[in-house]
Amino acid sequence: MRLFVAAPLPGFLIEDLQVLRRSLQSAGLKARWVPPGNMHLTLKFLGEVGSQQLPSLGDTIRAAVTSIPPITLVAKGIGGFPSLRHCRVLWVGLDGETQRLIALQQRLSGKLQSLGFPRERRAYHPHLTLARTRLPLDARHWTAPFADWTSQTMTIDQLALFASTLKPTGAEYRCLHRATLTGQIHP
Ligand code: 2AM
Repeated sequence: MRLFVAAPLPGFLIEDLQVLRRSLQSAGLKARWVPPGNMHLTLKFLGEVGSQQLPSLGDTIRAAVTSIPPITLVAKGIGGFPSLRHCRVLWVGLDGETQRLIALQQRLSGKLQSLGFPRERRAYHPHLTLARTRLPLDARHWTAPFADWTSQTMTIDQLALFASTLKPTGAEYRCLHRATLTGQIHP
């Protein structure tokens, strides 16, 4: 199974992203847009994993979120991988309690490392993928007007283990396990 760990997004945030998508589309940006139901905030891509690992993965994700309070974020700004100028992946960035999100990602990665999943060599760059392109595209012209675009505020209170099936029509994601961020918010 091809697995990854991600935070599901609230419906209103996905709708905000659809409004942004429609603006970019009407400005003429052509890309393979991520279907609304597939949008999520990835913390860790695991790759191919045997199903016998599922119970320990579930335990590890639960241990990583235990006593962590929910994380408040906004989606903000547009970027591209590897760059907006040579864009293959068009994404929206995150602002707000991003340091807490990165700390949670580090904690999760550390626990998964003990299960044999290596840490990424690249730094974790939290983002929400909006679209992908087959060929690198200079997206600066389309995205410049939306540089300061900001969504409504969302609270991340769950991580989920997803299975990804690659089909000719696109990736299909299935949620296998959920764990809730259980920490108390201290004023
Ligand atoms: P992306 O949205 O930035 O492309 C399922 O493929 C999820 O895992 C996607 O959200 C994808 O991030 C993420 N991911 C991270 N590293 C990946 C990799 N090496 N291959 C495929 N997906 C990866």
